[in-house]
Amino acid sequence: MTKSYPGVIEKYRNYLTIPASMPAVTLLEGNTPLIPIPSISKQLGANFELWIKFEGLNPTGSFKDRGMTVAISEAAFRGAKIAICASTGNTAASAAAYSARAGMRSIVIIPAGKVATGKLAGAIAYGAEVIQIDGSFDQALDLVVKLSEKHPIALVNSLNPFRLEGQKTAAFEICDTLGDAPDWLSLPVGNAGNITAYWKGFKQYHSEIKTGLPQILGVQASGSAPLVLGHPIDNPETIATAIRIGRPARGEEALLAASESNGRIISATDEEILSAQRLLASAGIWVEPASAAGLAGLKKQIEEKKLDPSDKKIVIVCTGHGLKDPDIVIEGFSKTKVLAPELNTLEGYILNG
Ligand code: AN7
Repeated sequence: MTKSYPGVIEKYRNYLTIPASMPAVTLLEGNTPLIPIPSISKQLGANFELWIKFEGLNPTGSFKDRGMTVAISEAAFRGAKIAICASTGNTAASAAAYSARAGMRSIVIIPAGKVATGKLAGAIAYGAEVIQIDGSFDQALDLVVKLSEKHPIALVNSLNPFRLEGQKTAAFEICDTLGDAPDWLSLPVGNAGNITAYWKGFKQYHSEIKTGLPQILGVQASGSAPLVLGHPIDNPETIATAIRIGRPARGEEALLAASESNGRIISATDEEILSAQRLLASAGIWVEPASAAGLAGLKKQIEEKKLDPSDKKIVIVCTGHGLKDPDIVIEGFSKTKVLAPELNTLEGYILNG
């Protein structure tokens, strides 16, 4: 008898703080591959083991699904009919998909013109009511918090503690696969829910099943790096629109995750992020720009000799799939040629360049 994978709630139910009889609204999220990537560790010039936790392979193409299955399950369990979120895009698509699954209405509020095509299309396809505001993610988040306080509408941003319960399962999976925690975990930081959830998960496994603890490297984009600068930013900018966030809701907890783990939060420029995106693609892993921030930050730390990777086990979390933001590649990477449909023209082009 084969037993199929049940999604993160049933897989890890005993480790999650959730209502005991809560049924799971699931798309069988989680169980994402931890892909060894020796070609990149070699390029970084040291002898260490490097893996990508490829969260872009979740059902809606990002890590948000781990948290959303729990947040929507809990909202549906207590009878909520409407879910709402602010989003830079991935939360919107995920909330829309899980709300559809639960038969709930979903309302997503996004910064106009700053959401990548694949995310906006996803939210629309899954049936969300998409509202664009002429403002930032941070303003959208303020508004949805107020709306959810005034009306019986479930807030499914990562301020919702059930989101973190789901997202911490990624830390469990990494430990389950490696047999222990890695030495370092590097990941992008936007609203700071994910870094908080990983640290929560690693600490829980550490106390319950005695795995080790990783050092955490959180990476923000230079134009949107409130946790590095030490103050909120009113007009955050970055090509990595997923993490274009100036007032991270869980910023304090992110700083704690970094300090408690003896890690740190740093920033990478847009150029460094795009170069890391290309490096990952050259190894067969296409991620959206924000998702390359973890590698960009790690590379920088190694080059600046602030992190010695020798003989270490390092995991980089790639949070969203490259298909989320195709425009960035089509506009930025290379021009595609249009040729006449003739054999000798093609031969000339292919053989002579
Ligand atoms: C690909 O979708 O905030 O630090 O509204 O889409 O937990 O916010 C997305 C964030 C990293 C940062 N990588 O995670 C949203 C949103 C990708 C992301 C982050 C996001 P957090």
